Amino acid sequence: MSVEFCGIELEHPVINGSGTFDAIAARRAFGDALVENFPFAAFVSKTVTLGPREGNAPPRLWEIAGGLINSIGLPNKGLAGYLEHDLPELANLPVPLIVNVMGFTREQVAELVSAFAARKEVAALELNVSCPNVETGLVMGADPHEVAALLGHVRPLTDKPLIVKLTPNANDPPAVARAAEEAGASGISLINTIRGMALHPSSGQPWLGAGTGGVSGPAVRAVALAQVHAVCRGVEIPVVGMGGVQRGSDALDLIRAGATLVAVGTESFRDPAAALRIRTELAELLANSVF
Ligand code: RRO
Repeated sequence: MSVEFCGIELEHPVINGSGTFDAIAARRAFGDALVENFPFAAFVSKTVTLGPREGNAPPRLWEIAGGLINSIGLPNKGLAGYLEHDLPELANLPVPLIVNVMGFTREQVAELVSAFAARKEVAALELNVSCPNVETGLVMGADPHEVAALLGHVRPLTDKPLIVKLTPNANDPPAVARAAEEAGASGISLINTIRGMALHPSSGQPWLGAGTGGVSGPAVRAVALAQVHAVCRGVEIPVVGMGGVQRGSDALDLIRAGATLVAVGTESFRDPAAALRIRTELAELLANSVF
């Protein structure tokens, strides 16, 4: 089950999707048992922005038959708060740490990348490009030129692997992935959530405080598989596949589509130990598969 990803040796191919597992809260709840049997081969932290953010107005979640719609809105302590409070705790986890960052300008992303470039506790950075560049008005991850320009700006700032987390809300995700690869990305991860909405059952107004949100869970699995398959055929850098993984067979599908790693996200809300089960199921399937 061991695997190499962007030069990082991992014990197995199952990691978490950013923002779907609070390792600090889990450590408090489960104590050393969490660390002794950690569910993921690497830990990806929730998106960090330069300044602290409160997040979106509530409600922030809506459950659907096949998963969740979220509009959390990036609540976080900001770079300084993350470095002071979160990084020391996350550095104690028994697996490599991947820090997910987002900026609203290329300069903001550059500041974040530079700050983490200097931290030996950080194995790799994941660039969350599912947000608008406030200077150009374009969603960074929806446009190949935006992504190439972003990578051109931040690639020289660190030797650490830079993983670009693609948004599925783009016309041509494989074109965005190719642009990222050409501009120096070390890996690609996908999919982030798909835009959706829910209405309040009686008022008919949007349920979520932000109006729309991101759909995740089994509802997006087939979309994720198609996008991972297409992206893996377009790039040579390694890919993290995610979207609705609930069982070992879902993880195997993403690996067969070309993913090197698989991330578990929404399923961890239902069962924080889901990734342990999925890893075991995947190992059995890989041992018995004939491809
Ligand atoms: O915080 C969020 O609302 C959020 C983020 Br940053 C993201 O990348 N994907 C998502 O579904 N929600």
